[in-house]
Amino acid sequence: MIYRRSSALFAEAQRYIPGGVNSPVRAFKAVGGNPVFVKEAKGAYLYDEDGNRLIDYIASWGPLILGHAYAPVIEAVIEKAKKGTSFGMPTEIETRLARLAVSMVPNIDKIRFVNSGTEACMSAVRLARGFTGRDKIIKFAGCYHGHSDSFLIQAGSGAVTFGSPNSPGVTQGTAKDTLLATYNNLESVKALAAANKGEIAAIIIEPVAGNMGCIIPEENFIKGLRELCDQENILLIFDEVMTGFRLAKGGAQEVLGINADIVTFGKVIGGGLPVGAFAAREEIMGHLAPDGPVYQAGTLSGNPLAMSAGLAMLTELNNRPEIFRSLADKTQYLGQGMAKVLTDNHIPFQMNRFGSMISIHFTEEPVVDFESSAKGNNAVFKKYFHGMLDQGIYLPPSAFESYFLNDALSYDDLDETIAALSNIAKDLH
Ligand code: KE4
Repeated sequence: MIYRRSSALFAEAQRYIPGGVNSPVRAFKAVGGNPVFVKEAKGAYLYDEDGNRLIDYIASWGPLILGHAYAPVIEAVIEKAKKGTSFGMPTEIETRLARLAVSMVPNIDKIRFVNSGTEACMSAVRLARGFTGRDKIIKFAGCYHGHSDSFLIQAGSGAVTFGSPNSPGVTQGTAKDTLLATYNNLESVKALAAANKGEIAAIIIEPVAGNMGCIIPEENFIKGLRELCDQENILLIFDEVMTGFRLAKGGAQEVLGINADIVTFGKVIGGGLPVGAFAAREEIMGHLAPDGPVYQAGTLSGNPLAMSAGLAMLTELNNRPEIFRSLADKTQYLGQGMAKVLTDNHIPFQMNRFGSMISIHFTEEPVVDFESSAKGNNAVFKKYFHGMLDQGIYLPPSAFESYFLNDALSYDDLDETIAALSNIAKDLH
């Protein structure tokens, strides 16, 4: 495929935007080459600036679960825009989306809308700290909760010491309140809780992880976290920015059958427009301004255009819950087809799949946490990514991402994807 115009646009973008992108993963640094500039999209297909049609397995990193330019969402946004775009005043549509979200998600009484997943997770942690009066949080190596300072932390020196910044600009003062545990390793969490007794406000986790590739919680891991939080009066925060309204109506809480204390959302809840949210039972949300002392605010929070997109999206998912099963079936079909090609070609790989989230790791070892995910062969991944892109298959440009299937993908698209892998498999060594 030719990417001449994308390359020219990338050169121009780099003159005015750091790295030529407004979010680093889009720059193809992990896979090399220049990023593809998209011109428009419809259903399961992206149409780039060079006229290439690409089958999309990112769906804008999750939001477009019904496919691009889904008519009810587009119509809702157009109609709403004709009546004004933002008021900085309460509007009825915010209540309609809040009421629908509360009806779909178990164990929440109230929800606050913000403008991104980062804002949702950042605010959820502040609320947990305000509610408990404690300062520290536990997160997991490899889990991503957005770019708020408290989350840009890597493992500290010892197993039970605090973390250290993994980005310049994050202070040691911030890092000391973030403790790093290992995903799927309950003992690592218990050790931190014991070493910081009475000081931990919350444990925040991706209940099904998507930012190490897809990592599935092992039996009783999440249940163990719930029990530990109950014993130690720690709040359990499910970061459902990816899993919310994707795994099921009620997200990971419903599928895993475990209640969090605070749940965060993003992506799907905004239908492709900027919406994040955090939600909890009244006892906790009652601490949030203006009812309570924990401050949080936003000029465009609850923006009517974003609310109209989110309401159209969630209404569709609420009325057609069979979509979640259909998406999981398509993901299983894709995974099985690709696994057969890789096995027949004797390529070492692991495939993790949960609902409509899936990832392939070129390693012999099972991928159960960040350390095992990092053992994937990135040289092979790069060949895989570009080999598929050259055949019109657009996959996440990083081995530490999950694929997000959308409902507009047909089984013919899945077969075309499997065939594309078959065409390049012999080179994946
Ligand atoms: P945003 O601030 O990007 O809306 O959400 C942050 C976030 C929070 N929690 C989870 C579980 C997430 O996956 C994300 C964002 N996901 C990435 C993809 N892995 C967004 C892509 C990007 O950074 O451009």
